[in-house]
Amino acid sequence: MTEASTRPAADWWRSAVVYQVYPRSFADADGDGTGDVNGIRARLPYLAELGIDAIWISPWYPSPLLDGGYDVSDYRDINPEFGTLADADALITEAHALGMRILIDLVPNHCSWEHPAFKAALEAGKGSPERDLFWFRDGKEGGLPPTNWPAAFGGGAWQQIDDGQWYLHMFDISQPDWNWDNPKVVEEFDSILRFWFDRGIDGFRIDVADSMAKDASLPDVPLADGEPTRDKYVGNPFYDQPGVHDIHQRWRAIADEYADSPQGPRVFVAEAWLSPAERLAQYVRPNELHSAFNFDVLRAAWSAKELRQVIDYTTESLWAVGAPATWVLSNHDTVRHRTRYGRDQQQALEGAGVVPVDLALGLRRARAAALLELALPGGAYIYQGDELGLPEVEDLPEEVLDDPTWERSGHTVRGRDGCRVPIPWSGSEPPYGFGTGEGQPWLPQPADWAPLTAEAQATDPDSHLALYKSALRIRREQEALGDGRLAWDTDAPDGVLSFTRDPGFRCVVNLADEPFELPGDTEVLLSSEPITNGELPVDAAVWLKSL
Ligand code: TEU
Repeated sequence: MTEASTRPAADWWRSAVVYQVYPRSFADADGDGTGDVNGIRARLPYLAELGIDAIWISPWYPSPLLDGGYDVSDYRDINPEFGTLADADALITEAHALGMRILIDLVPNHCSWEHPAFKAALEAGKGSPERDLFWFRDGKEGGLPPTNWPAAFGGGAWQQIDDGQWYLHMFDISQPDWNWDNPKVVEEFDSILRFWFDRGIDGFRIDVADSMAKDASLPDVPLADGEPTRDKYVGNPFYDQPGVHDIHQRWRAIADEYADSPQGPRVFVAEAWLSPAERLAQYVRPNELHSAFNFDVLRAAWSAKELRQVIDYTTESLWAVGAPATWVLSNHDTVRHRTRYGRDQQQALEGAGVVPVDLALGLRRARAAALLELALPGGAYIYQGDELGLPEVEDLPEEVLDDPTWERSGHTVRGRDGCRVPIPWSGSEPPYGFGTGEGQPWLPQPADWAPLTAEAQATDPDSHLALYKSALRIRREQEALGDGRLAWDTDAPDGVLSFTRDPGFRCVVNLADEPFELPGDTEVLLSSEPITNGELPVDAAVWLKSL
């Protein structure tokens, strides 16, 4: 493959900019209203021009899509709604030819209730080897489930079936948890990794990488406010159990079998919502996964003090084990950051907000946040549409809500659909070039998105898209912007984040309430807002080069 980056191929993942594609919502080539693999292929030139290093594709496997594809019924094929294996092979080859790597999503904690192994387990009955691939148990006296564990999307984590037994599902009832104590499960996933590595993928994003191992003694969790806690406290029986590390070490050894292939190393990124960062660092020790999403910046308020703390403790704890830092502003599970930053305080990351939002302020801060994210050492993740400055769609009609959270919460939590609205590519009305216009997009797009399309922004030098393109170009050109270190500048007042990266690069973000006078001996490489009289305005960021 061509090496579009100036960085050494073996280390590409340490400072990669990875673009997340949520396939259902990215681009719809066949016009059925749902995105597909050929839609992604058609947009590869756009992504190459944007200047990213790799694409991570959320699950594309056969699935009833009851959790948007995180409910997998076959790990070795492509959802017919999205295309075919041949389409996926072509995508991998074409992306590589354009200098971009492909990461796909591995969902090892659970599958879909349509997976043949789960169907066989239901058929086979109590005590069977088929049931031992999952967590089937008898309930407690009085018709109670085996434990009081809560499911992530609401309600309890056990579902009773006709013969009286219960099965464990930490997420939706349609997502039975695999029993990782069973060697057959372990071997099955070894084989799935090899299946995709052999097809040429460059790595996996590991879904809920902290949850596969369970405490088989099945203790209850403590109550918080009268309800079983959702806290991932140390010792939680289904999160961050020591056994997850055995699995990750095993997978690392499999990836390392491919390390000397011409394509370069195959890598993992862990999704684990774990705090503090020292716990997350355990997942990226040298013999485990290569990197892990750091969600602490995403959770942080728009505050210099808080952001600096997060940057310091995450880099320190990750660097202590030799892993690169990663930076994430948004993903398919969270309210888009333009909307979050448009509120006085960050509201709940999931679901619609009731607090008024100032989207102009949100966009301004999102521009500054992009320059901050892309100047920090390590890898950066861009969620599809963030480069267009898309806001969260918070007024989707109830009847179109699709996230299982909506049903499981008894219609109290709207869920994550608002960040999954199909991408506006071109034109002045829905479907904005997302599809052909025959099938309606699976979620409706707002009527006022015409100015946000990729087409509209492509020719505007002041657009959000133009800022991303410039930032990504400069990031490639500047030797300082790899996986190095940063040093905080001592001449910045409270409320201003200012750091230097050697050689000669400085990033300044003004989160204070007055303009900041920039140092004189520098040249502006890029700024999120115009610089006048040498001053960086409030809620703006700048990249500087020392003269
Ligand atoms: O999410 C894992 C997860 O823990 C989420 O519930 C997360 O805590 C929440 O959305 C944060 O706002 C992963 C996937 O990213 C998500 O889309 C899936 O629904 C989930 O796993 C189950 O596979």
